[in-house]
Amino acid sequence: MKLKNYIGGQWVEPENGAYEPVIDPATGEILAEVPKSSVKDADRAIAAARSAYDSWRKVPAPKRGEILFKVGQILKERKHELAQQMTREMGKVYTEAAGDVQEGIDMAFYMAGEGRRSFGYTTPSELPDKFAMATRDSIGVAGIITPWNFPMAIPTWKIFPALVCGNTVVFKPASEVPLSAQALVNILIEAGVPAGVVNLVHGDGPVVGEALLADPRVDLISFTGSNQTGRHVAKVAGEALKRVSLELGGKNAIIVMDDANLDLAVEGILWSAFGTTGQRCTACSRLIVHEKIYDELRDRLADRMSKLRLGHGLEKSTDVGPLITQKALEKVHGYVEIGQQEGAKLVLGGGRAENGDLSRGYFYQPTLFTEVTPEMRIASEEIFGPVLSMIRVKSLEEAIAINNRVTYGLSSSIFSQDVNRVFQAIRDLATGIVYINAGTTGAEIHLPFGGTRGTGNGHREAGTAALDFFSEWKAVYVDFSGKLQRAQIDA
Ligand code: UN1
Repeated sequence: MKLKNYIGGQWVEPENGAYEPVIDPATGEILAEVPKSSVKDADRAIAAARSAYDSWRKVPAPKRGEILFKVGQILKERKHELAQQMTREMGKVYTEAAGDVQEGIDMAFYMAGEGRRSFGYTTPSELPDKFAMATRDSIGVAGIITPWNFPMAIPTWKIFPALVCGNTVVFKPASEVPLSAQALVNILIEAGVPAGVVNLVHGDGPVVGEALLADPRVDLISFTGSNQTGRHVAKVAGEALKRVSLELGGKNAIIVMDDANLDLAVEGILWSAFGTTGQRCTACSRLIVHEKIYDELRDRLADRMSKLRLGHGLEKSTDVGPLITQKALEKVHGYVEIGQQEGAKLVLGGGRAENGDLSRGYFYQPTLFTEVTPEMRIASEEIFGPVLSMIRVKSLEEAIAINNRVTYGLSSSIFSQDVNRVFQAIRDLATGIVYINAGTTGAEIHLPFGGTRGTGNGHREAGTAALDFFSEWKAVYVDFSGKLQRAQIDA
């Protein structure tokens, strides 16, 4: 099956006729072929989004919200089939794929409501007989560039607020997950999004993504992906004075104090470190553990990890699916080798999982390193795989300092039953998201999502923060005095 782009209300082939295969990472099976579009396709999509903008921005926001409400209903009806398809194209286990779709459903209903809210405010004017207010305005064409690890959730976090705020969209999903992208666009069409308002262009970052960054007809860019690509996006889009939102990953830690409920901590760690095979921006890859319970936690964790079952995400018994590509597998293994060279102790895992059917896919054994020190590369760089590093500490202060020393600042967590320690941690953990007695994953869509420092450029996704990114403030003054009142001039 050859997939198509969606431009100006039409499903169209890529102008150059170039495609690449879409592969089930658990089996190596080819699922479809995705266009490797050219700059010409991007150019046509941008033109379509530009020409649809003027009428879309004038559609009353409650009406735009109503369309999103319908999108939410359809997503809900199709949750099961969308999740199955997602598991096939990117490998995450079915329950997590269903959770990924659920985030899209939640975002649709939330943003549908914003169609009737999107509050501005009024404030007293300095002058008599004059009204002063701030309202939200649309911006223009949004370039939306999304990764493969949340094929439904992340596009919806960007496209839905963009639409409710009155912008039009050119959507470039990761080439590994075009089937989810196509399904989402089909649902938007079915729900009544007019032609040209959402356009889908498959293809490579350096071609299609680059065209979105550079083209002056694109007003804003919302990007989730690697730190390295994010820096490039910031540079090119910044040079063109575009509004840019960057979400660039993490090196998230769980702190376990000596007073923690260890049963709960073990479950939280397993879920955050090995859920989605460690391929979440929010995944936990560092464990910062009080010395008094270090050995006990290591043994309990290793025991539970050794029982995790690897397999195809559509099989009910599977706990952990494959990595996304051969390249990802090599990167993860490269870090395991680095960890060994750095002197960390490999307790469990450390290699490709190749038993039976697993040899067909990109499976990697859940891996645990102990005796890791904070300056090691495995404790500072994002691995994006099932590799967990255990660091030993003597105090909460030391744990917090280690949490904060990495360049990323997305998510962090502490397991402790001591209320004083908990509040100290909430104050001092330098991440955009902080969890207490839960792992580092599982952000809800009505709260701001994003991080500090190397995780991005200060913007947040989701919740009302998304409206702040996808709309422009417009200050409005209405003078009904009938005479010229000069502000700031003494009479
Ligand atoms: C991501 O990995 O880029 O908080 C997003 C979570 C999910 C979203 C993760 N709700 O883990």
